[in-house]
Amino acid sequence: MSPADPPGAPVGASLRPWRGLIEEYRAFLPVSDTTPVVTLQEGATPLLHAPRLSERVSAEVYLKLEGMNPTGSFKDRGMTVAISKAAEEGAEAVVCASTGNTSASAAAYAARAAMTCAVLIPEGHIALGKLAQALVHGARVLQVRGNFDAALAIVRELPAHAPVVVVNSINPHRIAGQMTGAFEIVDVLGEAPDVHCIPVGNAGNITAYWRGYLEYRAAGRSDKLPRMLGFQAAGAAPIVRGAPVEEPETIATAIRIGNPASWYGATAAASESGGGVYAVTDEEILAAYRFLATEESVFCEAASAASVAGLMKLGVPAGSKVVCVLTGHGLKDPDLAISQSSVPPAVDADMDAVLAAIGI
Ligand code: AN7
Repeated sequence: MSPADPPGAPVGASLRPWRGLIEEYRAFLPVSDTTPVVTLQEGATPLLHAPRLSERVSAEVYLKLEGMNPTGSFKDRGMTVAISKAAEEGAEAVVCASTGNTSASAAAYAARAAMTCAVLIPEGHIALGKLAQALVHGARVLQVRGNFDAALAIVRELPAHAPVVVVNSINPHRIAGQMTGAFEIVDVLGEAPDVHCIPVGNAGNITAYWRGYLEYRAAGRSDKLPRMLGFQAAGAAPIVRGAPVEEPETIATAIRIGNPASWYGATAAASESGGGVYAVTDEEILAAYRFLATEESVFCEAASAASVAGLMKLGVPAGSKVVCVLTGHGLKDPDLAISQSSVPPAVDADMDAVLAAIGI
């Protein structure tokens, strides 16, 4: 029984079903009573205190576990709104370019809305789990011989040639839905954190979180605003460089993006909040990825670990309240996880052999 339960109430009586983001945050979203709500009950993801990371950086650090969304990434926040609005407009088909997670989410929400979904992914550069998701939800998956930026350039022009709605974050409904991540953080902490760390790829999410914090402050839900720290992979860091990267490269395939669509949104979030956009190397990303798994028991994808890598690299004033967004689940990319570990030894089904091999 929680302290919130009235005396004599059955255990768990204070719980009510979570209705998904659109119903929970309706007043802040571009929907009306006639919008058909397409939801998989996304959102309400854990904000997990990270004791060892907190000790390491001498701050109070929380991890926003976006891998706990229905398709395993933050993309579901934007997709519930984008697909609901597409349904309202009578769309029968949606399309996106993707490094993987957007395609997984679009495929799932489109299936729920009985829409056709086409996805363009960079050939050979998306994590296995994400490809599996797009396929199993029935999307028309095309592997483009080129990178994400080339795929997005085609997707931008598609509506001029075919009756499709683009559900990349150039669709403003995506950004609107992703603001809810900031709302949830403020609802749990009671105010905005001092520092918000987030990976940056196409830069939609940093744009959305900053807008979310601004809207929640305007609504009187928080007195303060966080400093926004965005982190790109060093081999795919156009915003840090100040110029597009023709051939972006990083093991964090989710953020292998050379010309972000929301470039301006990211620089505005950084400068208006007194933060910045910085680069972290693949080695720093992998060190954070392993630290999270072994020290905090959180399995996120490599791109997500960029937020924690950045926090460890830059540091924050002692005692700061910090939120790092872990954007996607580690199971998305089993190949990377296994490549970071040693091959498990095979042993005979024999007690002595097992005891010798365990070495405890
Ligand atoms: C796990 O799926 O761009 O800066 O096409 O999957 O809002 O782009 C994914 C991006 C961070 C970067 N973490 O967010 C796509 C795609 C994960 C991601 C990002 C992505 P944005």
